Order: sequence, then C-alpha cells, then structure tokens
Amino acid sequence: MPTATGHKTIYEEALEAGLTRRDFLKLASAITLALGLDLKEMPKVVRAMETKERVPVIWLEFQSCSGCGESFIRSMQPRMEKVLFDLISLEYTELIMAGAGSAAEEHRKKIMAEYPGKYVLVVEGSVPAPEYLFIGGHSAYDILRETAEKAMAVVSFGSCSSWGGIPAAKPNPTGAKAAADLVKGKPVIRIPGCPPIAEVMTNTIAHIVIFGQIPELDELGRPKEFFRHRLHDKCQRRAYFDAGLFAESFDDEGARQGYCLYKLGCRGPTTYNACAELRWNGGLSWPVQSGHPCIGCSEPNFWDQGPFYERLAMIPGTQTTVNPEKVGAILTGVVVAGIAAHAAATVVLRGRIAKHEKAETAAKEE
Ligand code: FSX
Ligand code: SF4
Ligand code: F3S
Repeated sequence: MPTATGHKTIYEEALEAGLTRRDFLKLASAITLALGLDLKEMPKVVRAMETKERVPVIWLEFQSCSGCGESFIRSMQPRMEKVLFDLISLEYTELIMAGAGSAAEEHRKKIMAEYPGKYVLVVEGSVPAPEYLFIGGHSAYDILRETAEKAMAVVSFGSCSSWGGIPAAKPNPTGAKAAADLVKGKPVIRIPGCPPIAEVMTNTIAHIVIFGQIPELDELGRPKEFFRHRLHDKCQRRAYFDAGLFAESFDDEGARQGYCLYKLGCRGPTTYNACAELRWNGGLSWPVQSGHPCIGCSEPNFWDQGPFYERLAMIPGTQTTVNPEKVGAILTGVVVAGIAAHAAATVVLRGRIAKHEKAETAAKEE
C-alpha cells in the first residue's frame, strides 16, 4: 500500500527492483543486525520497511578531497548498494550522479520543494568564506543555508564538515568553517574522520529511515554508539602499552612484534572513533593494526596537532636512565588513567604525562 504521501513503500520499491520476499527478509535481518538490535526486534524493522518510504538524500560536497564519498561507497555492513537502492534515494551527489550543470541544480531544488522537512542533507567538506567557492553561480555558503533550511536533519560527514578539517588548518587561507557550525535550527549529526568510517554513516542513515529519528548523540553531536570509546581503550596493542613495550622505530624488532606505537606518535589515547572496533574495508584492518600510529583524524583541529610522528610524551617502562622507583609510581598513574574510558581520562592522562615528563627530566638531572 502506498504511504500517506502517495509514494511507494521501501518494500514495494524492493519488490519492483526484483527482490523476492525472501531477499527482502534477508535485507531486513542484515539491517536489524547493523543497527545493533537483537534479531527478535526484526519484525519492527520489517514493519517500518513495509510502511515507510525511502528517504531522499541530498549530498553536498564543498572543500574536500572526496575521500568521504569514496569511503561511503565502500560500506560493507550494510552494503552501500543496499542502503543506496533500498533505504534511501540519493537524489543529488556530485561524486556519482550522471546529471550535471543546471539540470542537476534544478533537480536539487525540485527535491527540496517536494519533500520539505523530509529529506536528509549530507554535507562533505568545509565551507569557505563566500567569495571562494561557487556552484552554479551560488556561493557554497548560500547553497548550504538554502538546502539545510528545509532538511529533516543534516549529517556532517567527515572531519572537514564536522570541525573544519584540513582546509581550516592554519593558516586557513580561505576562511574555511565546519558546515556543522554554520547550520542553525536543525539537528546536526557529526560523523568525523578523515575520511570517516562508511559503516557509521550507513548505520546512521538506516537508523533515521527505520526509526524516523536521529540516533543518540554525544555532547559533541557524534553518534554515541560509535564515538564513546577512545581507540586506546579498544586497541589490540594495548597490552603492550600497559607492559611498557613500545616500537621505537618503524623497522625495529618492537615494530615486528606488534608493540605499542605510542612512541611513534600514536594519538590513540586522545582519539574517539570506532576504528579499533569496526575496522576498515569490511573489518579487514585499521591504521594501528597495520603498523601506522593513529594521527587522530577524527578529532577537532587534528591537522594542527602535529608533528604526527613524534610521541606526545615519554612513556615510562622502557627508560633505563631514570630512577626505577619513580618510574614505577608514575607508571601506575598513567595506566590507571589509560584504563578509564571517558573524555575526562584524556585530560587526566595528558596531565599525568606532563607530570611524568617533569619527573623524568628531574631524574635524569640527578
Ligand atoms: Fe575532508 Fe572529505 Fe578528509 Fe577528504 O570529503 S574529512 S579531506 S578524507 O574527503 O572532507
Ligand atoms: Fe594502541 Fe596507540 Fe594506545 Fe599503543 S598508544 S595501545 S598503539 S592506541
Ligand atoms: Fe583516523 Fe586514527 Fe582511525 S588516524 S582512521 S582515527 S586510527
């Protein structure tokens, strides 16, 4: 049965696209699991898909490297094509749409007029001062304002859109700003990362479509489910950190043994993201697993927090020049701080590391 607005339901569209009832139920179970629900909740998901219509999405791209869109089209759980064809109707996206020029701009306006308050606006990239970027004769600023005005919700996909990212890094020559900071009076979901994890996006979209509301957000506007842990708290190298075993260079024995990368500049202790849990490329790996320190790409102003390959602080445990008694006392403090999984822990850890640096310098001078 069509929806109240006369549009086909997600189920009807799926049948029309050639899916059987069995295919449809398989899709519903995949979405149920991707949403983190128990399979006994699946009837709710089926019901939603049988009664709701696909959500139109307008995807704007401003100052970006297109890495965010490239990441999105590689989602594996749920697979991007399922989201794309069965849950949403991606009406405008410069990266993969066939249309161009005024026809594409007219289509964006048509969707805004036909679905006021019902479409989701995804923004990729930061927004420069009005004189720097024009699309179809209009500034990025105006396009964002106009398209956000009638959206149901805005998703800032990527660190550029969420915090300003690389274009806003010092000296920020174009006056770039986070799209999330420019949108007013709308729910804004930040999904930071440079690039962000595709599955966080597909899950967020599935949540909006199935439940008709945005997922629970943390105090910075990020989906809580994916940004509640520091990478350090879920890292498979963590046991080495706690034991004080660190790679000292990218090609030493410690690196070959898979030791902690803190001394090579790892930002895992101060970075909130789901890389260690979801991993990348369908769960294959993530930077730290493959031997590269986290550079904190999902954190505000990450590009200005460099240099990336220098440790944030000395970590005790492998130092031979310091008083072992002092090291033991400091190590306990650092480890206790490292175990706590909330924002305050980061502050505590930074403080203790600073304290340790002072103690170490004093010990060296003794
Ligand atoms: Fe920024 Fe996204 Fe980094 Fe790139 O578009 S978050 S530069 S991965 O592509 O905006
Ligand atoms: Fe993992 Fe980095 Fe923490 Fe070491 S510092 S345990 S490599 S997140
Ligand atoms: Fe980015 Fe660090 Fe994950 S650099 S991709 S947040 S491991």
